[in-house]
Amino acid sequence: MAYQRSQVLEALQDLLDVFKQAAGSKDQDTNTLNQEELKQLIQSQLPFLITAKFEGCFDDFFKCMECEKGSNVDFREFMCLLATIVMCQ
Ligand SMILES: [Ca+2]
Repeated sequence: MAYQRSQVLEALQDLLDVFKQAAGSKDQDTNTLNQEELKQLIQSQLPFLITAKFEGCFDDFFKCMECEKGSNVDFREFMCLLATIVMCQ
């Protein structure tokens, strides 16, 4: 059964594409972002996050994911990070 393309599906596919590209840029694991890949993705796609205003967002994110700052980030966690950022705006 073919799904009809929608704005949400298009957006999710775009996010997945960006994630996969970044996740495979520094190591062979295309399922997670290591810290260097995450940093590079933020610098290229979300540079406004590199301000003091958003420092708390990262703390909220890692607290919400119950993982330590510095651990790898999978796509689900990446989506949670994006949701956290939107809520911080
Ligand atoms: Ca990776």
